Amino acid sequence: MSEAVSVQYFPVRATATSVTARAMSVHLVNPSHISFGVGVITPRWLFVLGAATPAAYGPPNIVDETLEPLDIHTVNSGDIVGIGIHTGNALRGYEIGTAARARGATVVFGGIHATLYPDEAHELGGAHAVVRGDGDVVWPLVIDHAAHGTLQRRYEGGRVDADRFVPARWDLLPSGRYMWGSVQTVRGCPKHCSFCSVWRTDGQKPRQRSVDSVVQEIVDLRRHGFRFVALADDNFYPVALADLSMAERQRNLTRLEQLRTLRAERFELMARLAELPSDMVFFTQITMEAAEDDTFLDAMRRANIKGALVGVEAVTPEGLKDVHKNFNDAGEALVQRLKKFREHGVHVLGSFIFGLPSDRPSTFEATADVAERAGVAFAQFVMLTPYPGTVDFEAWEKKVGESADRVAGIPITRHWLIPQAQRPKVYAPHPVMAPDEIRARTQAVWDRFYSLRRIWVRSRCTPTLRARLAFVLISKLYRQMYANTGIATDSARVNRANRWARLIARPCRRLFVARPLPAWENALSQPGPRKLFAASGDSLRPEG
Ligand code: B12
Ligand code: SF4
Repeated sequence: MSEAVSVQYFPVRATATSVTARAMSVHLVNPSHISFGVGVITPRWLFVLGAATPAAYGPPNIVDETLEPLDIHTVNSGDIVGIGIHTGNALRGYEIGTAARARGATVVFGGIHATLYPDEAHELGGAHAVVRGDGDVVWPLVIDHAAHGTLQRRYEGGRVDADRFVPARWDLLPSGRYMWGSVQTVRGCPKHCSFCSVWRTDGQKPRQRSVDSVVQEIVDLRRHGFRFVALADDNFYPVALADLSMAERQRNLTRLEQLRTLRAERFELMARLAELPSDMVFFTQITMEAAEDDTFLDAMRRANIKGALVGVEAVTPEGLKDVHKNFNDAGEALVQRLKKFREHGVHVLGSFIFGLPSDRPSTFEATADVAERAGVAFAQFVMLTPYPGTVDFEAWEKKVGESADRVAGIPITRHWLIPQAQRPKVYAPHPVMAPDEIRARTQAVWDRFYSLRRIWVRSRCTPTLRARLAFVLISKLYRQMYANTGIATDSARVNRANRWARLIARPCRRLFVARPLPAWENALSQPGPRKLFAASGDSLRPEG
């Protein structure tokens, strides 16, 4: 047998004998160096792999370190420890893997970073095996092999078709810890932005889940008391009008049909979301192309998709060229596009990147101006970071090559291995600005956008005084969790930000929870608006 095991060749089975199965526990760990006690969004992979864990092994022990650190003493010899890593938390993942292996556990890594650097997880993280790609189908097989002593070094999970995505097991959620549930409706993105790895790892062909399975999970989350749900999609608008015109022009009837089906399914999903209780609130990630389509935005509003992260990235044509995002608008056209979302009742979280080659000192203030004029409710201003798997990363790695600067003995082209506190904030040399200038100017834009006065003005987008106060609290939490920790160089400031975030997180969570409705009738068996509640007799008044 070859070293890598591919999911295509194996039927899914859960054949563990009860003796072996009961003797060991399965742990699933989401690593984090910082724990806030309360989490904003449920890390979906934990609950998907939790569902994929064969029942014979009992419920897995789910550990999300953004809530609290793993107690390594809960891991025993013979247990299986699955660790999911993205680039930002890989180093902490390796610490956990090494410690778990030292306790005699079988260590398996997965997630986007392990997919890109499987050998690293073996060398630095104590991995016995690494799963590349989607874990939905291959995970039961890995556990089975581990239990029977036939574990392989590498498993190729591949890109699982949408009809084989495993729905998350929300009964495994620790109660009272998260603000938002997360349900994925589509994986993959047809675009090709230079800073993003999604189109290369998840693919450019959108894999859209069936409407029924998405709705079923949302119903499940609502039963557990979640009325805020993040649609953890790469791009909720996978078919732009330009894609349809292009297929028409090329007389590519097969493609045209595929695109029309995808689009029709989006509308079907939104129609079904619109039938759910009106107190549900959804948030997603979308390209600004959606502003071209009033019917789509109206459907979003009816579906209670009240917010969307829009990748604005740059406000100048040169900046958009830098990131290969030619489908975005710049300048005044951009302001109008973003306003369109708001006019249709969809609030925008604008995502902007600083440190692009074409950026100049004036770009920072210009960006803040656009964000304000466009009426975005929230904004994040991130500094260009070359993430592995991206076009930017490859170009940068090739350019700096062997002569890459080193920090703590580690080349900056492996920046995720540098201890968190020493990690540089800016990597690629900029033609006209020093790294510290970019960092300081970025921080100043956060300070400006999230000043109390400006937040208060923006909070007018909410209907009541209570909602306005909630908006202020959430804005402050968002800022503390994202801005200071990522940008500040001074560790005292980082610690202060973390303390603040911890303090605000608990009261913030109360604003999001609803009363659990365990008896809520299944929306799939009883379709139709509002009928859904009649059976349970429960009130839907939110708790917070
Ligand atoms: C939703 C989302 C968010 C949300 C919610 C995060 C959360 N708590 O879940 C928010 C908006 C908060 C967010 C923030 C960020 N995100 Co994000 N996010 C996503 C997104 C779109 C979906 C994640 C998701 O839920 N997927 C669904 C689950 C089921 O899929 P999955 O996690 O990939 O897991 C599957 C496999 O990877 C595998 N697997 C995963 N773990 C394990 C473990 C084992 C043992 C095994 C066997 C298998 C396995 O099996 C799973 C099931 O198939 C992804 C893109 C993507 N398509 O994944 C980006 C993505 C993960 N984010 C990314 C980034 C960069 C960020 C930020 C740094 C952005 C920023 N600048 O602030 C922050 C970091 C926050 C943090 N500290 O974690 C990058 C990561 C790139 C990288 N190389 O690490 C991605 C890939 C997007 C991109 N543009 O490239 N993100
Ligand atoms: S940044 Fe957004 S639009 Fe661009 S490739 Fe990634 S997911 Fe797609």
